[in-house]
Amino acid sequence: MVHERTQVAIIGAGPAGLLLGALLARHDIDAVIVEHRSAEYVLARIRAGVLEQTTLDLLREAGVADRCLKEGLTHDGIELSFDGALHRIDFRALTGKHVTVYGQTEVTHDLMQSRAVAGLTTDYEAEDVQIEGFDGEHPVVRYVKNGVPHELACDFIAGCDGYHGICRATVPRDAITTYEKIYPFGWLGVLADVPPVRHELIYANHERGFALCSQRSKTRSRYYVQCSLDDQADQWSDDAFWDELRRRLPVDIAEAVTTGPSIEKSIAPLRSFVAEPMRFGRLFLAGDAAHIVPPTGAKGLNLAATDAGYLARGLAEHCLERSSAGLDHYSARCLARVWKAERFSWWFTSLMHRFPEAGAFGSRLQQAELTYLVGSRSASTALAENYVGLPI
Ligand code: RFL
Ligand code: PHB
Repeated sequence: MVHERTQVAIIGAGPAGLLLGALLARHDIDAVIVEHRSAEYVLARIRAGVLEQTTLDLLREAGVADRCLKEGLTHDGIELSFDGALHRIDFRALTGKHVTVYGQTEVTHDLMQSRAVAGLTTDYEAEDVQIEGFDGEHPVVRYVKNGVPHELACDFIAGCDGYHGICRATVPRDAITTYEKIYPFGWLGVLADVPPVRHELIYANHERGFALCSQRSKTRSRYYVQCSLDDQADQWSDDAFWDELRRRLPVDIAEAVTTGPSIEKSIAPLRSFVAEPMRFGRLFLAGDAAHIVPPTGAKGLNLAATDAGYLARGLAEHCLERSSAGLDHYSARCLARVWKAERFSWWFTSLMHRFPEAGAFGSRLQQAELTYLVGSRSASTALAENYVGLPI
């Protein structure tokens, strides 16, 4: 048995856990990250691509923003496609703000790299991770690494282990309330080394279903089409994907799409989920462990980052200033922001997708709302200010 001790045990090396670790290191607070996958596995997951300014500010505070500032693409707006035409929402004109296109893979890579350079401990490939004693003064994390049992004593546990993690699942059922909505479709995503069809992202509402033209760089594109939950990614050939994507775009845009072999192809289900509260004694949930949004608003990674920011500040106040105010307000502060992002992501998802049960009436309502949205400065501003990120 290996006995260790740290101030903060962080479960999960996704963006929430890694960013929290980096922010705590800035305050000289000792933290160990326990992750059940390998670093390579974590880096191979293709997920989010759009960062709010608030997320960039937190990366800067953590000392890991250099590459993102250099290589990230500044986007001043998005385009909405419906009725065979594109309509631009100009973020800069409407809000004075922009977003940065920089993949979650790159954010994760930068955070892992800075952790390795600073010599901070991350225990990858930890098996049978369990947490105990967070309702008292002396929480403990137990896990097995290379067949050897570990016992990590700590002051606090940060549950950053995603939607399927063990932290939320360990909380007694009567201490937690969950809210959930499952959408009757998924997103089929393809990553390909081809130049993006447009400089900015296109969100398309089409009678065949939603489509999204996104990107990771000037030479790498990320495209999505709404698909059935019964579909399997490997049953979609690359040709079938490109054909379906093009059908859902205005003709001139469809003709401009550069196709190529997919480097990754996967299906993600869409879900809205919130667990309340986000604190249980000395256990704090952060990121997907506490909440999930459908990806339409690009909010999942950004929420994970703001949770990590609030938690780092609360822990720093506690450890350095002996004030528990930040930790006491952590859950309420996060949830206030989370529910606004839940509302926006649900609304944007509802507006852009085909819902089997909505019928022709539902489609006509969507068209009316989209026409209103692009024709009204105040409606466009409401979309823009949510997309670029509400103030914290
Ligand atoms: P993560 O990224 O899921 O990381 C959790 C980490 O915890 C580990 N883990 C454990 N470790 C130890 N013990 C256990 N028992 C453990 N169980 C799990 C996992 O291996 C993992 O490394 O959560 P985090 O850090 O909260 O970050 C959240 C973001 O990853 C997530 O919100 C976004 O990626 C969501 N999301 C998207 N968000 C966007 O903003 N824009 C997008 O375009 C977007 N696309 C996506 C997405 C999520 C997807 N998922 C979940 C399948 C596309 C997909 C496919
Ligand atoms: C992505 O690039 O993966 C992406 C971008 C915007 C979204 C969702 C996904 O709303």
